[in-house]
Amino acid sequence: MALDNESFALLRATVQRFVQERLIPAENHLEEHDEVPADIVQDMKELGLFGLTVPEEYGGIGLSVGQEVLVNFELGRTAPAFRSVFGTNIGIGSQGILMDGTPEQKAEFLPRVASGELVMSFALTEPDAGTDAASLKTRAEADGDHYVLNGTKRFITNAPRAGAFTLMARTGGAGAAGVSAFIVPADLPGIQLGKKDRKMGQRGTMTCDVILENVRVPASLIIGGVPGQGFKTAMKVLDRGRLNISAVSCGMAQRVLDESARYASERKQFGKAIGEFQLVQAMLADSQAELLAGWSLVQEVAARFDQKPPHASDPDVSMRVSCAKLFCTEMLGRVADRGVQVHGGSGYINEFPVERFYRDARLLRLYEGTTQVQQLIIGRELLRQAQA
Ligand code: COS
Repeated sequence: MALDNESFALLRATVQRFVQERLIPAENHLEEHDEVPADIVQDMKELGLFGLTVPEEYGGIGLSVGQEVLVNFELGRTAPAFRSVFGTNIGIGSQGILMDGTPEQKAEFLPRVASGELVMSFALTEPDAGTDAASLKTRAEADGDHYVLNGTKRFITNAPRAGAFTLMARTGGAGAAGVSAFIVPADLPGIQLGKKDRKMGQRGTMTCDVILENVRVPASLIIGGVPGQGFKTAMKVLDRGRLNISAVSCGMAQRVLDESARYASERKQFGKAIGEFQLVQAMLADSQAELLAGWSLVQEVAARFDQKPPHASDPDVSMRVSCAKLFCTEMLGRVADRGVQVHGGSGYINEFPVERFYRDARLLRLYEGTTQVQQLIIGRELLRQAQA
């Protein structure tokens, strides 16, 4: 699955322009009002951003992973809250249906996802199940041709905007094998949203608890129709998600570096631009080298992702995705930190973009699996390969 080269070049240029002309100028509004303006959301729908990864047969644009990371690099150049309006929709929110859903589930949900009519969120994390996702406690008890769901999901991105959730709940015994993935329409009786989380950064994104009390979900909404497969679906979805987070990290690092190089060329001290001092150049150079390394890694892993059979999992590719997530998000942390340093005291002041990027960047090392989870996945897979 991929868009033809010519159409993709056009799409990429359009996204570049959209970021430059519409999103970057709206960053201050986002920061002040903690919301993405409705006219920007409408523009995103018209550009097809809600359907980037949905195949053409369901009304989407059908990007390959290699193309998706390029678009995400462009979107990374502005506040991540803009991408979060549709990012979970085309990513972890709906990919489970695309990867493992029945033909009926795909036909019912994907066209509405692609048009932006239906926003989907991903609900895995719980108060007591973060990194140890397989220990999740939300119960789904069979009752005739329905399941009754009870539990709490935590930090759910876009929950207030969501029309449906890809939600993992326990239908069987302990551990990963007891977990099923459900498509849960957000308007079912018994679903309540917690108050909006107040976060360190990423203003304009919406996250909150999703509380389920005796929510009756038709058994036909188990993704793939077979219980006990939900943990694997969630992990497959996260593989693609983590690679896209890596691409966003590179885009964000590029923006911070651009802002820093511009500032260094304009700001004068000791009678000349601070960029002429080698200690400042060293910071810029380290950031450029690390950014290039991370971005090359993302593209290499994306190519492997596209080469494997569609929607199949491959532990070696998963391991490489974790390398990208680990390296790129940590790289962004260092680049953002140097960006503030190059700006001196101004870097700590709200009116300079690097101050915001520094706070926004912190989340990327946490969500969709912490740096430590990526290390664990890499370490385990290397041992498995050594023993094989
Ligand atoms: N693709 C497909 N299947 C996968 C997979 C992947 N990437 N990763 C694991 N699985 C399968 C395993 O093969 C195993 O199946 P079998 O029992 O049939 O062999 C099953 O899933 C359980 O895997 P594992 O034993 O590795 O599970 P663990 O409980 O040890 O968990 C970690 C592994 C810690 C890696 C996992 O829980 C994780 O990624 N945690 C972080 C969660 C996260 O990212 N949260 C962010 C929330 S979304 S913002």
